[in-house]
Amino acid sequence: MERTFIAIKPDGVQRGLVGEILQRFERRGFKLVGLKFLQVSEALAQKHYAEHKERPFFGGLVAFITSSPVVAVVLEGKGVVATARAMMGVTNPLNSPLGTIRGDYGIDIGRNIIHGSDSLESAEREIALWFAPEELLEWQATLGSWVYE
Ligand code: DAT
Ligand code: MG
Repeated sequence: MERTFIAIKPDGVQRGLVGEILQRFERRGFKLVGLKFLQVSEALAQKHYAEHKERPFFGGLVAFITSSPVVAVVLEGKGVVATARAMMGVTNPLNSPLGTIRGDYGIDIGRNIIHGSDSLESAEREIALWFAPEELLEWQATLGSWVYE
C-alpha cells in the first residue's frame, strides 16, 4: 500500500492545529503508520529541503523548520501521496482553495503549516530520512473493510 510523509510545521504546532490536521487524514480513511513529535536538527532540515538549497528562501526555511517542534507523520492508503497533497492545498496558502488545510488556516507562503511529499519517490526518501524502520508500525486497521471495498 502507498505511503506518504507529512510534517506539521512549527506554525501548525504553535497554533494548536495538530489534532485538527490529524483528524482530517484519519477521517478521510488514511491509516497512521508512524507518528512522532520532535525538534528538527539543522542537519535533518538541510537534508529534507536539499532540493531547495540554491533558492533564496533556503536559509529562512531551515531556520523556520528548526525553530520549534514539529509533528512527523507517515500515512498509508490508496493514492495517499496525491490525495494528501490535494488536502493540503498549494504552496501559497492565499492561492489554496477553502476546504484545504493551507486554504483554511494559512496566509503567508513561509507559514504554510504543513509539508507533504510531492511524489512516490520523495515519499520514500523522506520516510527513510525521518523514521527508523522500527518506528513504522504494521497493524491491522479493523475499519479497513469499511473504507475499502
Ligand atoms: P511545498 O511545501 O508545497 O511542496 P516547495 O517544495 O516548493 O512547496 O517549497 C518548500 C517550502 O519552501 C514551502 O512549503 C514554503 C517554502 N517556500 C517555497 N517557495 C517559497 C518562496 N517563493 N518564498 C518563500 N518560501 C517559499
Ligand atoms: Mg515540496
